[in-house]
Amino acid sequence: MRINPSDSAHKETAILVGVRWENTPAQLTDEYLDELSLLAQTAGAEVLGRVVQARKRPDAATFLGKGKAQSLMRQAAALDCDLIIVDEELSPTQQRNLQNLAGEKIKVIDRSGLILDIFVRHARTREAKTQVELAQLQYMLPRLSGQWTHLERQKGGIGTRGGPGETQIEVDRRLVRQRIIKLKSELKHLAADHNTRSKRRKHSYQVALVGYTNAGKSTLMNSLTNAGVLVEDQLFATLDTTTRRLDLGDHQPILLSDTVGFIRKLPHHLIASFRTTLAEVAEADLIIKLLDASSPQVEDHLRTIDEVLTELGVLDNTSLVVLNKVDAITDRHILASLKRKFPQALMISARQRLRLETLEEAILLAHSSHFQAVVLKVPVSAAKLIHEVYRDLEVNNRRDEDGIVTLEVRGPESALRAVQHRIRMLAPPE
Ligand SMILES: Nc1nc2c(ncn2[C@@H]2O[C@H](COP(=O)(O)OP(=O)(O)OP(=O)(O)O)[C@@H](O)[C@H]2O)c(=O)[nH]1
Ligand SMILES: [Mg+2]
Repeated sequence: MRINPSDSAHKETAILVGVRWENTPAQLTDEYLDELSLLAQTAGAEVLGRVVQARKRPDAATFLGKGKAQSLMRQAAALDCDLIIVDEELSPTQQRNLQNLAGEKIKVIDRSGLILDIFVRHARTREAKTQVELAQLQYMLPRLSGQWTHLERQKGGIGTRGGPGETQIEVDRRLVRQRIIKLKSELKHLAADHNTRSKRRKHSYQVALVGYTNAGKSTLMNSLTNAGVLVEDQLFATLDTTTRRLDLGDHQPILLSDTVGFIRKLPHHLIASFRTTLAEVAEADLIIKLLDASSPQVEDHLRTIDEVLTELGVLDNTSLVVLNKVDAITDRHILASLKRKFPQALMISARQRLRLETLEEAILLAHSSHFQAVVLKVPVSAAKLIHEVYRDLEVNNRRDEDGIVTLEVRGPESALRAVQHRIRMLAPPE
């Protein structure tokens, strides 16, 4: 176990616990724990050390082997440590058993609990707060036991912030379930608001930035649109979606959205409850997958992005892979290997504003192949159809002659095809 010198008296102190599964290289386990360490620091903890056990599979009762778990608790007690953070999702039983071994002074939390804690800290808007609380309650529900709530009451702090930890200590499962129903209905209302908003945006081409947390999405958003989104060298700085107009010349508006970042093993409840925030991604005409090219985990990150997009049902939508932070790569071999691994990817630096024009060109290209101009001829009697053309497409010119309306329109290929099909259906059989 490595011990870092302590630098602050008030921070909660933590020991990180990882497992090296069979066939996993030691270096990878280390990198995973580096990420867990960043998460812990983002949650305000000071990391005192790490414990890793090699295992074939988790122990059903105590996750680590029982002997290892006991020696871990002794080490933690000797260091006067507040928290044990396990880099996996613990089952409620494993969590309860480890907590029993840890005693009352030390709190055991898992990766999901830690991520949820950061989301609670960073939620600013009503939407984000509602979504986070919902995810947190769903995570806690199977873990609620007399003893656990008793511990929460005593200690508070990381893993118990917000939700029932502070405000509803005495809740039982029934109350939690009622609250979950209420939050879900609030989110439905917010989603309805969102639908109205997105109807208004129908004529626009929507581009969504997605990526691992800290990849530089907000930095890129700011560089392209001057949106002034918060940028921090921190995980999950952004929890809301910001949308701005991207000005790339004279055509239908292009809208760019920056949203919440992803992470390996993002708690399932979070993805589910962040659907309202992620609606911009689900509806996007173009998805930009932004990767931190300077991370050794870049391929893993792309896999994580694709997993979340699969969960949102949009993996097959048009997308671009963009490698960011190329300014931070000094080794030519790494650069060459990235080019081999991601032959289609654009390489940029959002912070240094390097090669942003290549990205803008790629967006314009995707935009122009998405939107097409056609001429429609509709009988003036088909008033309903003409009304829908005006509602759903951009009409640039109209001529009325001999009962036929000639419309010069522009719009997404799919919408144009649908209208053309309906016009054909109107025509009298020959
Ligand atoms: N070297 C380098 N650093 C960058 C670049 N772009 C962003 N960063 C840094 O990366 C960190 C994260 O940037 P953000 O823009 O907040 O990242 P994000 O993807 O929005 O992160 P979350 O909102 O937390 O998910 C900040 O410290 C940025 O200054 C880049 O092109 N090069
Ligand atoms: Mg951000």
